[in-house]
Amino acid sequence: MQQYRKDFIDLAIRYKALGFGEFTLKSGRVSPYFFNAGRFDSGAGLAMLGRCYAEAIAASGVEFDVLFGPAYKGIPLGATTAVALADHHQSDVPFAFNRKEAKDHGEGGTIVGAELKGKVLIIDDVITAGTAVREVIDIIRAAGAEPAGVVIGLNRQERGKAELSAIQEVEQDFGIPVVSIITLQDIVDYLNAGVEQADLITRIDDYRQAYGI
Ligand code: OMP
Repeated sequence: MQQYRKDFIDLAIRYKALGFGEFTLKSGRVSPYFFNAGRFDSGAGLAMLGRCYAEAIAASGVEFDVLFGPAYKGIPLGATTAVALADHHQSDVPFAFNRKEAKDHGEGGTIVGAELKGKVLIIDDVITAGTAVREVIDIIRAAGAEPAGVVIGLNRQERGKAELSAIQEVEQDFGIPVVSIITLQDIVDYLNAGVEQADLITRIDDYRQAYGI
């Protein structure tokens, strides 16, 4: 496993961004684990997080014109990734994010930062059923640009509408790559290497039987 992926798991554990218990997801699925990107709540954590996303982008080779962090959690993710690309990859890319509600004074509108044009790379936390990312693609297209790809922290490896994974459906429907730093399998491997996690692994296995691919 590449170093940046190990760093990401270590960081998620350290900042308690990976929680275990019982969580109702946006899709209505009840999951034994949850990834909360809001827990990366300090300068050092965000800096490290940005480096992990930037490494994943560099490793993927995806080409794009603008980096886009969708509201809300994608905003700091996109910003710290843009900083890391400039600081560590000699790549000063334009960065934009959106507001959830249009502003009717001052500069107005819902897009903040760089103009959305050309190929837009979406930076986000998680894809489960794929609903959120489809809404983001609608925003990009409404602004007259096209998606270049999606970079997420965690691929939950879950079914979409039919047999394919939600991520494969997005890749197929829009003809774009979805790059993830880690997958659920990486988390399970991490837990397997620890002790006294058997009960949690069983609950994750049961969840994967129901919703996994
Ligand atoms: P989908 O729209 O079903 O793909 O869910 C993705 C969104 O759910 C993410 O952008 C998050 O807002 C939220 N989410 C998490 O943040 N972490 C998780 O582990 C799972 C979810 C989720 O609700 O599925």
